[in-house]
Amino acid sequence: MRKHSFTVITRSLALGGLLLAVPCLAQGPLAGAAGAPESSSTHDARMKWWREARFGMFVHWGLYSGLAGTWEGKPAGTSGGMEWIQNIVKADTDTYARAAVPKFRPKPGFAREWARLAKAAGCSYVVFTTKHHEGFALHNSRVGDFDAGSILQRDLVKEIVTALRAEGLRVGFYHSVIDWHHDQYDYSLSQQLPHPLHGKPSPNGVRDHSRYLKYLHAQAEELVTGYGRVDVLWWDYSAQDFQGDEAWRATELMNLVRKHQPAVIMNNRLFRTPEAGWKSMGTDGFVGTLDWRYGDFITPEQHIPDTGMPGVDWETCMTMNTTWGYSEHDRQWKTSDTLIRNLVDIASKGGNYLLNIGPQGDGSVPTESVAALHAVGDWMKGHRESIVGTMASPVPKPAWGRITARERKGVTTLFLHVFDWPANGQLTLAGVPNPIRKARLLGGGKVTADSRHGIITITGLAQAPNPVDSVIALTLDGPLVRQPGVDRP
Ligand code: H79
Repeated sequence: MRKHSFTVITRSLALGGLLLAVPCLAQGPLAGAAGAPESSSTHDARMKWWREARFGMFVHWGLYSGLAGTWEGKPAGTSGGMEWIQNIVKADTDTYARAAVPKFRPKPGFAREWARLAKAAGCSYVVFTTKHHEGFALHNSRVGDFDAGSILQRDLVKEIVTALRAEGLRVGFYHSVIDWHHDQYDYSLSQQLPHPLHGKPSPNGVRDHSRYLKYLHAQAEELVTGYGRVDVLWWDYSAQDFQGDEAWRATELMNLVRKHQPAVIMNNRLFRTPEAGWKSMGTDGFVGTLDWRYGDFITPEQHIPDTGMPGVDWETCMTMNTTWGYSEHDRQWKTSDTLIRNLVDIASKGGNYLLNIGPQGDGSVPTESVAALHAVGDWMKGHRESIVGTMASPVPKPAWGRITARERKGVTTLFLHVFDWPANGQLTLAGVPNPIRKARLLGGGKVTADSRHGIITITGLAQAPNPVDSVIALTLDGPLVRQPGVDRP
């Protein structure tokens, strides 16, 4: 039995204008490498780079990418996740592989394009699919024959990791525990998890799920031992009726990964319980608590929480059109303005943005995604300090935009992100008690800030210098003072 212990941490809480240091209980015991509890300070140290990063790139790429949302000459759909095409058309794995393998032809140097794109966009990390639900593994596996090594005589994980490292990017592995290929994956054990043969008898007779789990663990071990440091493991996914230790031997799997990668950061998707942050089966069905034994962060999918999640690390993953895996039929692209404001919105609530690309079967990135990411990168170039290394706003969001915050050596900086420039040219901000030292416009320009009766007023600009998001850095004396309910770890 695991022992429960509690760690006392202090958290600032402004009560009726009074600033108090209130001791509160944060749930302690975290499975460390050898099952030893991880302290809050060790956890914070491990999470540091991830919390500072704020912006990562997600890549969905597998056999489905070559199919491009088309099955037998017809669109399998015009919106939604085409990485699910095998399930959408209910193809068994042999039929699927026969159609898809010939269309998956990675061009030389594809990974360098991804890495440079992520870097140009201002991302600090990249999470890519080492295996999606279809079951095709991108590495060179010794324990299976449905992998890039066996079928293409290439190790695509190695190619990608090498390219990411060359750009100084952190490396994350997405790995699907759901598997539509493996002949021992017992899909009859869940009513909620998808499988192309769902509701039908298994063509190869009774399945021994424990044999699939051996394979799953063995491939995970290959991935965390063969490619150097792995910064993130992004598991996907579990259902209320099939999850955790029963479905995946999840605790053991996490400990196996931690044994080889003690600093790795893992998401919460091996589980589907309230303790692991989940409320329901929906992709926005999460609660604002997380016991670290079930993962380090919560994963809202295609969704930005209205307010942040105080005390919990979270990352919104999102597509740029409506599909994760490439589709030639999906034209519903978000504008780069939306992507920039999403990033700012998420940062202002203390979360990370994991923004997806779905490269084609040859590895090339859709031109729409390339253009949008360069536009995000252009904005980031002049405004990076207002995103990377910042924390959630200490006050609720103002009508004109969002706020991100930074505190260094007792000096607080608030970054005022102005989406809608007030018609009278006057920005106001309430709830910030610190005296003002300085106000400056990022990218250059004079602004004036005054504080009177607890309200800060910024003047000096008649029009928005940047139509998407103009940022004013407001330097304040003293530490960051948070209003209740807008705290973060
Ligand atoms: O990998 C991506 C998705 O494939 C996976 N997680 C992200 C990161 C995912 N798992 N579950 N879901 C997404 C939610 C289920 C969405 C569905 Fe659909 C909507 C299933 C059926 C309709 C999207 C559209 C997938 C198939 C069609």
